[in-house]
Amino acid sequence: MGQEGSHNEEMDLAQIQELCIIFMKECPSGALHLHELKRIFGVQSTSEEESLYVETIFHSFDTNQDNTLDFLEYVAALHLIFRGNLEDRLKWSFKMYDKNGNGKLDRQEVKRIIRIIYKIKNRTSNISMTPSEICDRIFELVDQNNDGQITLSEFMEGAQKDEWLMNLLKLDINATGWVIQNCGKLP
Ligand SMILES: [Ca+2]
Ligand SMILES: [Ca+2]
Ligand SMILES: [Ca+2]
Repeated sequence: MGQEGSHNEEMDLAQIQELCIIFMKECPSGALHLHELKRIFGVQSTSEEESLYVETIFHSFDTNQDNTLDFLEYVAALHLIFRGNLEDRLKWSFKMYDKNGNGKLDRQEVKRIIRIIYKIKNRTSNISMTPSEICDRIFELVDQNNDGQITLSEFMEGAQKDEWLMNLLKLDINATGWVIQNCGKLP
């Protein structure tokens, strides 16, 4: 699966290296906590949606679930967010959606993420559908056997079907631009 058109959105290695240097500076202990990741991502504590989003990202990368990101988890995270191929990114988004980690998505899990994206996106562009409508549409398109649950394979296949769906499912809210924009603001 190639992604020829999206190279301008990718960070180059130098920028990733820079984020690694920030990690070492910000947390000499070698374990990154949620509030530190928020600072690196430039998330203001007043922005509830962005906080929730980064929190979800944080937990999806905390592979050993000890509530901190060690250096390897952090680097894996950066590579996936900024340089991962489509398939890896979709698998990762699925993990973000799947809050209880049972390998299937129900409506509540989907709606939870959609609400967050909706609030973040709605600031810059007008979305004509409500989160509930978006969620219904996703299930209509993706839940092939109509059992009210989306499996990973339904998710992966569904995403390829149309662009609107792909953008929602791969959680493309331009995290790259966000980080680049905020990176320079660190004290
Ligand atoms: Ca960890
Ligand atoms: Ca689930
Ligand atoms: Ca299904």
